[in-house]
Amino acid sequence: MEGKSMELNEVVITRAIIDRYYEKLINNLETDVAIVGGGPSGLVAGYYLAKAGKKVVLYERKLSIGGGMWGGGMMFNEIVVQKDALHVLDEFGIRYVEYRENYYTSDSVEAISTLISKAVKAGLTIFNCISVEDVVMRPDRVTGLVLNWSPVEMAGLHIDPLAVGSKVVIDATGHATEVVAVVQKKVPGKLRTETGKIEGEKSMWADNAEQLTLKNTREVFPGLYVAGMSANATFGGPRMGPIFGGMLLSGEKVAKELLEKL
Ligand code: 48F
Repeated sequence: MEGKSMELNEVVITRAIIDRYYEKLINNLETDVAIVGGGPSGLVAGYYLAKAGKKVVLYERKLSIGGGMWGGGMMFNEIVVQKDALHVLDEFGIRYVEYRENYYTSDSVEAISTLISKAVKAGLTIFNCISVEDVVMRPDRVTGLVLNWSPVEMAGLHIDPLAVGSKVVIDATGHATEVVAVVQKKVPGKLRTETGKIEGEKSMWADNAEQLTLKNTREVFPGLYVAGMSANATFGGPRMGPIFGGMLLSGEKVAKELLEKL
């Protein structure tokens, strides 16, 4: 029977959004892994951890997830990926084309949108528009994150944050190493770097940087791992520009290590 469709009610729409968001928040107050930064390394880490059944959440400051991958190199929206990392593209079903031996290209929009979509579908919970401004600490380790709305941060409003607990935190904040920076400044103890401090990113050297990204992906302070560009910036590796294999492999590595540990 053809019936009149039910009239939509604005208050029900509002209630649905508040209820569902609230559920999501409450469900993620305590997690196995909390990832800071929704660029390629954080998303790949989140995907593998969620796929393996871990409770994993990702916080991204911006409205859009994806970090620096959307724009390829200088807004030419193509990325380069080397052979060693093609298995990650295959895992996600991201298409690529060979350019020369060991150089493959992908459409950056397909690449990042697929990373986001597959990670969420694997079970990663993502909160956008939230900035991590601090960590929760105990004398000997990082035990959680201190959060606030990005618009609060942008407007400089004097509003106290909220906190969440996590067995492990991953700093995947890219060049800025924001979580490591806050730990260096405010948590007693030393980072597991040569000087005990953030070594700082070096200028571009793609080949070296890609290898070091993987090597530098590790625990830098009890309870705190670094992945992606943040790993290189923390341990003093160079930048690599728009080649993304290292980012993908870094996300895979940190997930693997944590799966063995947790
Ligand atoms: O920079 P980004 O894409 O990190 P990544 O995974 O990948 C690096 C590459 O994009 C590129 C490169 C490879 O050639 O060097 O730069 O290492 O993404 C980092 C994300 O973290 C967010 C930021 O908005 C970005 O989307 N972010 C940074 N600090 C915070 C944060 C914070 N305090 N709270 C929440 N999100």
